[in-house]
This record gives sequence, C-alpha cells and structure tokens, in this order.
Amino acid sequence: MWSDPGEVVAVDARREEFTRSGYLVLPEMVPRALIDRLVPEVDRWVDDGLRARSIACCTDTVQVSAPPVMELELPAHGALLTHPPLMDVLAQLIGSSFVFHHLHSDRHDAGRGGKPWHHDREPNASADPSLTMVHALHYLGGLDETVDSLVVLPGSHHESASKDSRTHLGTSELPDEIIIDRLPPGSTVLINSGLFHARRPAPPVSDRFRYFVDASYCQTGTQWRPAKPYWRHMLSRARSLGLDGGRWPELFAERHFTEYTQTA
Ligand SMILES: O=C(O)CCC(=O)C(=O)O
Repeated sequence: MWSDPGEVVAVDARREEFTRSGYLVLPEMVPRALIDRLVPEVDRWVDDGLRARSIACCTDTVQVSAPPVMELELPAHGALLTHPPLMDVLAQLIGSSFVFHHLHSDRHDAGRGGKPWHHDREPNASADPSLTMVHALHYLGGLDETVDSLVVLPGSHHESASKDSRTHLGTSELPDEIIIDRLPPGSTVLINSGLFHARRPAPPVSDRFRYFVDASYCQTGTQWRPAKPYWRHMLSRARSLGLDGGRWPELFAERHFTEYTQTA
C-alpha cells in the first residue's frame, strides 16, 4: 500500500512523543453529532442510577451478576468505544493488536472535589512492562476554567510504582506537571495508563456539568487483569453487538484476560 512519506514521519513523531511523555492531546476527536448523542446517554446513566448499579456489581461483597445495562450497550457509548479515528490513532501508537479493557461514563458536578494523583495501569500475567495499556479520556464538553482540570506528570509512566504511590499528595502541584485545562468540546487525551495524573478541582463558582467518558485498551501478548467481575458478559455483548465492525478481531477476545480478582 502506498504511504505518504510526510504522513509516515508525522506518525513516527507522534508515537515517539507518546512513548516519551506518556500522553497525547487530540482536540475535537469526537464529532459534534456523536457528542449530541452521548450527552443524553450520560445523563440517563447517572440520573437513572445505572452508574451506581454498575459500580455496586463490582464492589458488593456478595457479587451479583452483571448490571441490567452496561455502558457499551448505550448506542453512542458503543460507537465511541470503537470510533474509527480513535482506533486508527491507537493502532499507530501501540500497533493494531489490542483488546478493550473497560468503559466508564460519568458527569461531574461542581464542588464534587478532585481525584488525587494516581495511575490506572492494570497488572498483566507476564509482568511485562513493555506491553502498553492506554486510557482514552474523553471530555465531551471540553475543559475550561469552570470545570476541573486534568494534570499529568510527563514521563512518570516509565517509573515502576504502585497506582497510589502519590495519592498522599492529593491534587497538589508537582514539579514538571502539565496542566490541561483548555480543550474544545469533544477532545480526547490519550494517556499511557501508567502515567500519573490527577483531576484538580476548579473553584466551585459554576454549576456547569463536566461530562467525562473514559475507555481503556491493552496491547495483546499477555493476559491482563479484567476490571469487572462480569467481564466475560461485557466482551460477549460487545461481540454480539458487532461493535468492532469486523475490523478489530482481538478487541473483544476473552483470551487476553486472566480471571477476575477483587482488589482492596
Ligand atoms: O477526570 C479526569 O479528568 C481524570 C479522571 C481520572 O483520573 C480517572 O478516571 O482515573
């Protein structure tokens, strides 16, 4: 297949930058028409208690089966999960063989408080640090001074550190951090899941909602720890809904996961 040499150089540069810094900002990755379908789905997810039920299915000590509805069964969420431009960037960054890990959807109210410094990388069976897990953080309404910002610590994904090794720092300012607080609607920040990041609260002066959806994907080549006890059901529904569009044969394959174990 013919490739434009300029495009090859741009892709290489993007991959190198992502490997070095651990993040990549993709302004307006999500088109307006999809945002307009996603926002009412997020409202329903939160207001009808579906989000709370799905969390309870993961945290209750007596584990019930799957929740009545999962995020990926909401049609626009399913479309976002495999949005073709997003899939193409992921393939450029981590290669074309990757598996879906989880999808979360939420609506943040002003004054809810931030989320302390942490990373989200899950362990894999071979403890292979060279295999990459990526989180796509989607800001449906964008980011500005009225809502909480995202802060990242470039390069921190190269450390071997537990998820919560900086949690005691809260959302405080750290040397060399980058603040991401101005993004147009529909922007996505791709992070290496091992990158330390935090949600830093904005002053509670606005009542604007912050619409936030995140999806994560793992490079194949080992078995990853699943995020939810009903992970098999989740992958099976994604397959039966045909979310991969016939393009991504590994995306919902069970063989890339270990058994589920509950974390503390
Ligand atoms: O809300 C954000 O901008 C980041 C959220 C976050 O850190 C997470 O979901 O792990």
